[in-house]
Amino acid sequence: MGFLFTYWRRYWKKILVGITFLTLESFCDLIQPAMMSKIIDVGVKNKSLGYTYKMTAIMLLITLIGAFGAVIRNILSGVVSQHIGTDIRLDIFKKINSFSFNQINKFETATLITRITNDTSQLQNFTNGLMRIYIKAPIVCIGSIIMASILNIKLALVLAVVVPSVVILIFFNMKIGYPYFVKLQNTLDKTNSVIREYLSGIRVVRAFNRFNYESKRFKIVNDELTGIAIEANKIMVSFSTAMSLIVNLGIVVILWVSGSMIASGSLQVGQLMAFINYMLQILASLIMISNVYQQFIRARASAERVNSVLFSEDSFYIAKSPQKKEAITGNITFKDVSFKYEQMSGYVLKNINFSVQGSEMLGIIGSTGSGKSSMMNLIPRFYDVSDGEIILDGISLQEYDIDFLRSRIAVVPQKVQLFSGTIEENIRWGKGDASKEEVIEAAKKAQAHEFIMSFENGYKTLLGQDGVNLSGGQKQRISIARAIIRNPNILILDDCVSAVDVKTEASILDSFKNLGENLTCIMVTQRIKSVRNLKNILVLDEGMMVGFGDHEYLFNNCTVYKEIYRSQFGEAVIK
Ligand code: DGT
Ligand code: MG
Repeated sequence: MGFLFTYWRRYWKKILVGITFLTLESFCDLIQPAMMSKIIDVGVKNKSLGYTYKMTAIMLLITLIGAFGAVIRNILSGVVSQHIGTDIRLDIFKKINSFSFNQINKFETATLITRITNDTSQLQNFTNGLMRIYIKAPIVCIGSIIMASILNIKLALVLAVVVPSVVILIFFNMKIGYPYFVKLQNTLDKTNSVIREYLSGIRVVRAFNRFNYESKRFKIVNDELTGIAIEANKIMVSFSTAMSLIVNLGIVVILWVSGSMIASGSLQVGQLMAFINYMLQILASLIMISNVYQQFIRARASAERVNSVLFSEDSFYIAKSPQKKEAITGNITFKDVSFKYEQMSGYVLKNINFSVQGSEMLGIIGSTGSGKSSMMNLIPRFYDVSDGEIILDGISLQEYDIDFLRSRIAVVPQKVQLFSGTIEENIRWGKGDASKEEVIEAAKKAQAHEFIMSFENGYKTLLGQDGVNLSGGQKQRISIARAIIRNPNILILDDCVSAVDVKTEASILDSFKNLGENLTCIMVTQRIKSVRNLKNILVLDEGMMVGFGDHEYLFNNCTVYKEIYRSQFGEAVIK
């Protein structure tokens, strides 16, 4: 939990003031039973009204001071814990943003959400508790033991038995309870993950009528969560009951013993009352400490989980002197490139060698799963190559400033991802300061302008999350416009026209030809038709490059290409 200190340190002044007021409040609580015993034993016993009034007034004043202390520490603890929660959330968010794709794969989305919400709240609550009650409990506990011993040292012997017994109970409670609370937090994670998957796939679930299956899956994790929560609470409850029992037995013993003491005059009634009062305060603070421990365990489990995000090491290579260039021509060379996903054994790409000159268009064709998308992910360095090197304009990709590199590349991913907001905002996403004209221009090139204008609100049409209110082909075209508007030097189109009709596809491909001078365009596809007019076509098969050249050449020399051709056109020859 060490990293929490860095956050606490930021607010150390407020924390110190809060704790000071907390201590003040605790002392006020401690003095009260002693004063009450004086009122009874002196004021009431001697029927001295003046003394009683005076002492009552002082007690009232102390209560007011205590209440004042309580208000201040509550305000401060609220402010500080909220700030710390905000800081931690922001830091996790920033860290996730800096993650490489490998790391994103490592942490599931659902656990990241739990970490940023629930886990951070646990840390926030812990900080709040720390400033509000956690420090008060030991002060009151030790203070009460001292005050009770001052009142009557013989009776205090009972405390010498009761307090250690309770402390032992708390110790075992902690030992037995800890694994349950860790499990509780992990199960909560699983539950979130099931709900997330269900909600994001709710349409498919309905389409396949899999509701029963999904609800069974949810029931399993939900029951597990309930089971563990009940177990954990059972343990906490049985221990706190045992603690109460021990303290109450102690009180019985004290009442028993005190009878003869009062008769012999060595103990006053007021003193006895105060003593029992202190004992109850001791019990209350011990129970508080064991609750604090429960909170502490949860916070510790949460802290570990937050910690592993905040301080996760990334193997992502960062150049010592990152390069930026005035202009990129877009010459890309793959030199013996092999690639495998972390934690996977097999290579997805094997010994890829090819070169494409700037301002050219490269087509990549291959059957599904042949590694096309994986290869495209290497160019913006979403993943780093496992072996070999990719060279852009004479410099290895890894030596470029990563932000610069990505600013020169635009990707139209295979799976379209749009954001809630207007169509215009979604296109402008590619270039924050783009003018309205640029937006329209990009949309026109992507053959999206027409259908956008057919909407009642045109470019101001609101998209739902993931663009649910658009068709697949419409989404693809917005996604293309978003990439074009960036004015990139390298444009990667990953199977991005799979959902548009043939005629529109032809128009889009046509407009790609006029995108500008310094643009290297890489087009991934499964359709021969989309690439057959290109000078450079790369054929990928099971991660290996099995052909490179134009249509003529490949048709005559590459069996895989020919196979693909046959599967799409039969024996017919297309021109
Ligand atoms: P497509 O889009 O169906 O035409 O297929 P490609 O050619 O784009 O294939 P690709 O690169 O998505 O997948 C190649 C292999 O890599 C395939 O066996 C699945 C695996 N793969 C793809 N993405 C990931 C990933 O994010 N993590 C892991 N572990 N494996 C992946
Ligand atoms: Mg793909």
